[in-house]
Amino acid sequence: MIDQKDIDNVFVNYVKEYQDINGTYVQVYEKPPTALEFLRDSVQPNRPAIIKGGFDHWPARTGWTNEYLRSAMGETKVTVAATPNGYADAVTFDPITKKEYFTMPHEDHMTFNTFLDIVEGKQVSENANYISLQNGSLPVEYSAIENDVDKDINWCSEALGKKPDAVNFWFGDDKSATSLHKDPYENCYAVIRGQKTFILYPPTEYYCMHESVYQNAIYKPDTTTNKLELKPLDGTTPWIPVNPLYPDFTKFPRFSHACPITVTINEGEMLYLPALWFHQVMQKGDEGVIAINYWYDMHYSNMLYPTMALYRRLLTGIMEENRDLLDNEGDSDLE
Ligand SMILES: O=C(O)CCC(=O)C(=O)O
Repeated sequence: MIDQKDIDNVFVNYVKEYQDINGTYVQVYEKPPTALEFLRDSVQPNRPAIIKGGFDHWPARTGWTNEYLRSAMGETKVTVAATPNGYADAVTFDPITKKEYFTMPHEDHMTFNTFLDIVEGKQVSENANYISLQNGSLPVEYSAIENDVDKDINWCSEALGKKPDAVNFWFGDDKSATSLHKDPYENCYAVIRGQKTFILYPPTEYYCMHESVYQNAIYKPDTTTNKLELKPLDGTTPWIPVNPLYPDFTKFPRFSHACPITVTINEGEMLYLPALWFHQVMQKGDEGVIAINYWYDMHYSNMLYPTMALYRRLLTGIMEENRDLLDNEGDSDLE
């Protein structure tokens, strides 16, 4: 008779085998790779890489000072994700209902000048404010400056045989972080100002992530105090509840088998974040941290996608606590 311990051993062996073979090595390209090098050494093995000097030719590289951005974008209305704790789209405990929710940010709309006033400390905000719309925000809200960067990453487009699905503009400060999650995209992430730290885990470590289903909630400003408050919503979202900065191994014992790869991307550098890698992101920088990322739809024809879908179904079928994930397959990045 197979018991829970045997099942855990199977998954732990799988996690460890990948770790033993690959370690925590991250390739650093001292100059942009050719399409062939990138495909052979990074995309095919589905391994992260750091690329130096990849966008020195962009006007944005040195030109995106706050002064310039004010002159180009100042009165344009932009969407800002506002949270009281710096975590948008994250599992959050609500002391009022004593329950954990998948909590989305309040979407604030303000002029870019107002956002910069907050970043520069000229205007006080109780919230963490993060420009982090992921709908291809660069051409939508930032069309005034979109020509300051390339439309795609040429060696990546050539390697993947496609153009990016979305190009996103990110602007935040050390108050905001992005919680642990994965995306079905090949991601070229260029840091233009400041520093981003990514904590990465390979897709093989899905077992360690304790993904569960949470009721949705959203932050809303209270009509009298204007303070952001958590409001439960209908609907659910499967999400990872672990914060790798403060992992609670009693609550999330499987996370103890995860092996983080922590990389800091400095300004002028780019991270290649392969499809389906789990990542949490923090940032640091005196006058705000700016990045542009290119999301290329992942390849569905090799074994990665169906293997990960199988892995998820196996885990959800076996782990009692995860059963309700099966009902949420449609919400997953793997469906
Ligand atoms: O920069 C961030 O805060 C998050 C980036 C991210 O999650 C992504 O590019 O997929």
